[in-house]
Amino acid sequence: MRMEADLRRAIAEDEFKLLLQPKINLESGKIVGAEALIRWHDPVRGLISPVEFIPVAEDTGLILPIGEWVLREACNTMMTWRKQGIDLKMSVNISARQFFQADLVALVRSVLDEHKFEPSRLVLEMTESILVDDVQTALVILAQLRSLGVQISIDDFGTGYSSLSYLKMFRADEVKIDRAFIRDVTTSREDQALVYAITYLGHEMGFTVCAEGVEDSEQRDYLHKIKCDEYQGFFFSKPVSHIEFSAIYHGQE
Ligand code: G
Ligand code: G
Ligand code: NA
Ligand code: MN
Repeated sequence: MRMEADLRRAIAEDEFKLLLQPKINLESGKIVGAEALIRWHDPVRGLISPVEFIPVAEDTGLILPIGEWVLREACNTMMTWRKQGIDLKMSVNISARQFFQADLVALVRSVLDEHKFEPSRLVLEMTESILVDDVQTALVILAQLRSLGVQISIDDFGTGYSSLSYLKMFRADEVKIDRAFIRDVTTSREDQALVYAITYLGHEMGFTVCAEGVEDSEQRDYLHKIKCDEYQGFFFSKPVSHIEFSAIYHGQE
C-alpha cells in the first residue's frame, strides 16, 4: 500500500510534528493543560490529517513507533515548558492497538524514568470503544497504568455504545464530552440535557469533566453555568506549535 510505504519513510525521515491545544479551566479562564495532536507533513502531498493516516498506522502496526514518538515528543515538550515556568498537564491520545498490543505500561514507565515530572501530569486519553472492546484486559492494563501514577481520560464520551456502568469500572480521572454534543448545545434542549447529565454524573462519580469543540462564547458560558470543569476548542485556540503555545500561555494576564 502506498500510504504504508510513505508512513515508513515519514517515521525514518521525521516528517511528523506535534501540535498542542490548550485546555482551559472554566472557572479561572486559565490554561491548565494541553492535548498533543500529531500532524504529518508529507513533502509531496503536504499536510495529511491524522483522520487519514492513523487508521492506516493502526492496520499496519506502524502506530506503535508513531505512538512512541508522540509520547516522547509530548514529554520533551513538557520539559521544555518547565524550563520556561510552564507546568501543565499533558494529554496524549492512545489508539486501540497501542493500548492492547504494545507494552504500553513498560513504555510509559521508561518515559517517566527518563523525565522528572510528576506522573500525574501525564494524561492518557482513550475512547470508551477501545476499552469496551475487551473489558477484562482493559481493566488489567488500566490498573497497571494507574499504579504508575499517570491519569486516565475517556475521550469522545457519549459517542460509543458503552454502558454507563463501565464508567464506574474504568475509574478514569477525566471524561471528555465529545464535540458532537457541544456543537448545538446553546440551541438544542436535547444536547443541553445530555451535556448537563454527563457533567453531573461525572462529578458525582469523581471525574473531572472536559468539553471538546467549544467554538463560541455562548457554548463556553453554558458550560460555565452548569459547572463543567474544563474546555478545549477553537474559541480559545486551535492546536498550535509548542512555541506558539508558550506565547499564548505567557500572554494570559
Ligand atoms: O487533530 P485532529 O482533530 O485533526 O485529529 C483527528 C483525529 O486524530 C482525532 O480523533 C484525534 O484523536 C486523532 N489523533 C490526533 N493525534 C493523535 C495521536 O497522536 N495519536 C492517536 N492515536 N490519535 C491522534
Ligand atoms: O478525537 P479527539 O477528541 O482527540 O479529536 C481532537 C480533534 O478535534 C483534533 O483534531 C482537533 O483539531 C479538533 N478540534 C479541536 N477543537 C475543535 C473545535 O473547536 N472545533 C472542531 N470542529 N474541531 C476541533
Ligand atoms: Na483526544
Ligand atoms: Mn475527543
